[in-house]
Amino acid sequence: MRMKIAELSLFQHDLPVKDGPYTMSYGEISALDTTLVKLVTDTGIVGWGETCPLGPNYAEAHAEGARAALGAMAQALIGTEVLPLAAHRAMDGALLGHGYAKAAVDMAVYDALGKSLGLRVAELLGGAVTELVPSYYAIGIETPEEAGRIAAERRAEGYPRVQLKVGGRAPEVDVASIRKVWEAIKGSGMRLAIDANRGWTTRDAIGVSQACADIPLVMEQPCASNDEMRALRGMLRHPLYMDETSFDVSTVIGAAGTGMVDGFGFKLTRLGGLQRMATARDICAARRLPHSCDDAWGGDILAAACTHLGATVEPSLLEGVWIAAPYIDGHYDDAAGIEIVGGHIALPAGPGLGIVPDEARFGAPVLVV
Ligand code: 0XW
Ligand code: MG
Repeated sequence: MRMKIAELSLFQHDLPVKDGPYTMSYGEISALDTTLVKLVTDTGIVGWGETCPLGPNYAEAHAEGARAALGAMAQALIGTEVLPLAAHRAMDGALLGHGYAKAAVDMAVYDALGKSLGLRVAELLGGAVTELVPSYYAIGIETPEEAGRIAAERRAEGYPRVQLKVGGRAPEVDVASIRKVWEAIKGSGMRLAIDANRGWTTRDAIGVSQACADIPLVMEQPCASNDEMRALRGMLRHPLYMDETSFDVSTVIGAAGTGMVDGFGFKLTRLGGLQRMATARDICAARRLPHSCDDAWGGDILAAACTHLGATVEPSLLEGVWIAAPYIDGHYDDAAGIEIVGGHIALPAGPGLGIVPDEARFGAPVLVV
């Protein structure tokens, strides 16, 4: 049955970092401010979406900006068909850019559509190839000993991959950390990525790559700009992955088409939602480029959305689905909340995203249209 969007509500919710802070090259995060979108269709179906910038300086996104952008687009969405492209066209007509805010509506549309059809979002995205999606663990900026200890723990838990945060300190300390982590995981089949989150100069990236030439790892987003990333081509001893500077699908086309990088760390909200992320997935499949399906943070709704998309990626190209669940106490949905067990995430069984949030946890909506 064709459905239209009848009502949109926005909720603000705090997500303190469990056992925090979470550390990266540019600083620490102790609490996140997430925004939930509740969409009600003219047939009474409810769909949920979420967007949760990792503070104001991880990407060109911030929590209040997300709510302002959603407020600016809400009226244009009322009466729009509950179909991903219809929603994107309505939003693009109301506001240029702001893909990270549009992503929350895109998710809610997929959720409502799936719930109305009795299909999971993974099916709407082309079909799941697995019910158990591999995750990976991100080790923050730690002493080399502590980083090695955490890597050994994650190895014992069954994680197929670990990402080590680097940058923001002397590169020699990062090299020592990389060596400790490699010692802890080598021989297990676990894969290693190092992620400077834009924090290195090209000099640092080339120097660390040379110093670790004997260690099989991928280097994620070492530098801040795509000009610097391009300058690294041919200078590294390791594959180069793009994360923060894959701003949108257009950038992904350029990077994939010119062989600028060897893979991507994709963020669902940065690319503009599931519809856009599925396009990026297909571009990567065409060029055999591995990638992750993450978001920078977020609760059960974002975790479910990333897991559904991740389940549709050809397994040999999936670097994993990172979710923030290990850093969050409790769930939006006590029965079906998303968890990582043994380094993997079970694809939710219910229709849509498979999550039915307990709305009372979010308090009164900050906007209803
Ligand atoms: C490991 N992540 C996916 C989670 C953090 O929020 C950022 C990040 C990344 O940059 O890869
Ligand atoms: Mg990254």
